[in-house]
Amino acid sequence: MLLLHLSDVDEAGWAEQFRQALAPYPVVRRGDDFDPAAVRYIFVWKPKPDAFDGLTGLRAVLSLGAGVDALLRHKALPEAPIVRFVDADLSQRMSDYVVAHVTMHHRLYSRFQADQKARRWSQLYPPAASETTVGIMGMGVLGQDAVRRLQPLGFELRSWSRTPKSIEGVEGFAGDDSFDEFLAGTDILVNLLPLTPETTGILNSSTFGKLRRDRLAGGPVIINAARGGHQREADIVAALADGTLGGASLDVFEVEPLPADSPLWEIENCYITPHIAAISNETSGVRYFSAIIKGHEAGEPLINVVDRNRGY
Ligand code: NDP
Ligand code: OXD
Repeated sequence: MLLLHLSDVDEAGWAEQFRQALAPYPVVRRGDDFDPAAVRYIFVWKPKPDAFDGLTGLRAVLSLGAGVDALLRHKALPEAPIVRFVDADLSQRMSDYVVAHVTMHHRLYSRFQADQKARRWSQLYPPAASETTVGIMGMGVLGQDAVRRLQPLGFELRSWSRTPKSIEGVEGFAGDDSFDEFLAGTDILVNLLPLTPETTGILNSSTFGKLRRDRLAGGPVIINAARGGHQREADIVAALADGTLGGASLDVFEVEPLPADSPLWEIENCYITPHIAAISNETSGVRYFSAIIKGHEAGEPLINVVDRNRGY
């Protein structure tokens, strides 16, 4: 039996599609009449404290999200393996966001918007893409997809990950010891890291101060599409005010929804979106997880299993 336990998304819609894909395999939702001990898979997003109560026969926890930081903090998370969402559609959507914001900042959007508002004709040529380095933190599924989409646009690319990566056309940096060197050549810093104890608060004043300053007029830029816990918002506000940063694009926040009194709302060169960089698509999600359930029931190993020790 598959149990759906989804908050803030259309659980009924997902359930209907799972029923069609898995029939005659039983699919239930919270509130339905079922025996918790018969549940072999639970599909979750933002599970409530009692989500796993009584699920003594669980074989896997399936995460609607690609990021599992919140799930790993669940107080009653069972021992069963966690399978996270890895999907071409999700990656495409994330890369759409990354490409849009990288190109916007590269072409000095904030500067020319301000000029337009002031009716000011002031010529300033942005550097070529080939003179601009995008540094991507996190070279997993999403980081590698972003690289594939940015490469044809001509940007210089560098990456930072926990373990070394060898990707053609990308200068790879790995581990804490190489972080400063990675930052020193980065004009546009894109965060696609998972949120773990090691990466919490990584977007802070010290990091911003190490980015390359002489390429983009206005200063280096950060783009955070991963998790709000990666950023120190007070540091971003200060860095945008004193010119340490020339701009920021933020899709995620320390507190979501972003409180109405956050100073970030008012900052012209801070581009805010409400955690919409990428969404797990129902059709491809049902296809992905149904194949996993069917395969696992037939004796195949699970894929994309979270390493609890690493935290992602
Ligand atoms: P992956 O697990 O595939 O990749 C994670 C990458 O981060 C890996 O390259 C890993 O290194 C690197 N990494 C992890 N810890 C460290 C560290 N301490 N130092 C340096 N590098 C580190 O994740 P995805 O690409 O699938 O997703 C990334 C994140 O994006 C998710 O965790 C989620 O938080 C976020 N996300 C946000 C969405 C949104 O709508 N805003 C939508 C979907 C995801 P290594 O390769 O060496 O293991
Ligand atoms: C995810 C998200 O982790 O949407 O998939 O944030």
